[in-house]
Amino acid sequence: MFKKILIANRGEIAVRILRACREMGIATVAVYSDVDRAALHVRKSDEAYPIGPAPASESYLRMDKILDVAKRSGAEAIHPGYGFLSENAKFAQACVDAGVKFIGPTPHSMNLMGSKTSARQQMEKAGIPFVPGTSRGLASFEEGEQVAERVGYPVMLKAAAGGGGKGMRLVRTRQELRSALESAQSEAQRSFGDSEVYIEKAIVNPRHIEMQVLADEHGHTVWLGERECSIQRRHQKVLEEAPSPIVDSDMRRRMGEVAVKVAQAADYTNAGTVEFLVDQSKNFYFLEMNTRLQVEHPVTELTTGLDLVHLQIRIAAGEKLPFAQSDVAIRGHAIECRVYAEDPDNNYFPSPGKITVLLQPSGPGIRRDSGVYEGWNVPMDYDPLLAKLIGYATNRKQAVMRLERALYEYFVAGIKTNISLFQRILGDADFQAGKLDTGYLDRLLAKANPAVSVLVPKSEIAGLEKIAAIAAGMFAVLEPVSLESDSTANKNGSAGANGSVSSRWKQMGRSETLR
Ligand code: MV4
Repeated sequence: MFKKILIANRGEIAVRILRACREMGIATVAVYSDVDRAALHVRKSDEAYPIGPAPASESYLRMDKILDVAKRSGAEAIHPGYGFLSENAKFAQACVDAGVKFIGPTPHSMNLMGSKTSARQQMEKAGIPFVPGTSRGLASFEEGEQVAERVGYPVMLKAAAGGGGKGMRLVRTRQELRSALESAQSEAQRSFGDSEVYIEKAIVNPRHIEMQVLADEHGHTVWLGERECSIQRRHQKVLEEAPSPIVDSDMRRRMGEVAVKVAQAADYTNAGTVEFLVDQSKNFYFLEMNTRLQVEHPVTELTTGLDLVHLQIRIAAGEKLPFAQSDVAIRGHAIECRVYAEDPDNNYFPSPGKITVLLQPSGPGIRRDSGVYEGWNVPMDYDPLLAKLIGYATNRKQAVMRLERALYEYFVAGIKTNISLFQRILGDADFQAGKLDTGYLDRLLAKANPAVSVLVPKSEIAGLEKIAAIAAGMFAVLEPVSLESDSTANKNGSAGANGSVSSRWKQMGRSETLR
């Protein structure tokens, strides 16, 4: 087993990986850019090394600097987390060349799955269902026209080197095809340096459901259950859950078996995720494979009882999977909120700055993977993910209630957050009924916000925030409140003499939704 691991990442995922290492008795090496000098992951690591200025291109993406730290620190392995270099086959290869174990798949598997068309060709060979269309880039407009006639409009044009919706075009009629193809190819060339564009039948209002897979280096591959990831905004996941409200045990087994076949076709090792589009009739189609640990891995950990980072490290150290597929059981329900430093009143633009007050939820069934602390200055240089708040309970309804309670406990002052968005989603009838698809959040945001029932002039909101911050600050130093006073407060619905805990949470929750 490794004695020392370098975590080539930052924020909540770096803290998450550090924790797994500490539990396994493995020493940790953190790397940090200038603006992350006082970051939580630096504070929690055994050793920490500066790797350059704030821009990721000069720090967290600098393979040479990271490998140099691995060498100087004596780290035998590198965990890349997600984002940054986590799916960079050149970096994975550079680790191999440097004799440092990359905790993830091989460069070969990454390359196979990195191009959408090469992935589709692999699936074709393995007889895996993918959306009807071409598995290679279109050679001509005429070919596109023929395929579109065969599969039927609407069709989707996609860049082979693309991802996350970049370079994608929905084409509803034959008349639109030529101009759409030309613009998709030129955008693909500009964005990815590769103009290859393929065509698929468009799945109308699909769900995005993904299957976690895990493979050791001895030929054992298992699936660990699915995650419903349809609640997205501009191709960014906002809230994820496991299991999916529409997947029953038979569908789960069928999706899991396809996902295992995809992993095996790619000679995959370590943790990976197979993404599917699911249509309204519950037909599922291979979309792509993510060759990294995902942000939303905690909902799988909570519903399987497995620690995916422990397992990644053990697999990378050459161990066999310590369980078989028949040992995998999905129990309970977990829902994850991605808490971002974003301004809900300004189109969810990033809201960097100093966190002046931070009250974070806890209690039964609440997991919080946080990368920040009170006093931390959220930099503008990176994805503004502050933390992931995960609620776990016996069933979905209870998980929703638990998460709603936790969100009322959450109080952040000094920066804006998207916490109020989760209160809207969890309180929404369609969400509660599990009526989700990739257009769900756009539809919800297009509706008026019922939470802003009191029309408070924007000018007064700032004053309210100051009051809330002072109240929160006072709350933070309050002595523990006796339960009796709490029940008294509950009876008359107002804060008791000593400001009972539950009514104050509610007050904060209300002021939170007023934003
Ligand atoms: C699709 C699709 C409908 N039909 N492909 C968007 C990003 C990339 N991961 C694939 N995406 C889609 N591909 C066909 N044939 C709809 C989407 C899509 C989507 C997929 C997953 C999650 C969110 C999405 C948001 C908009 C569109």
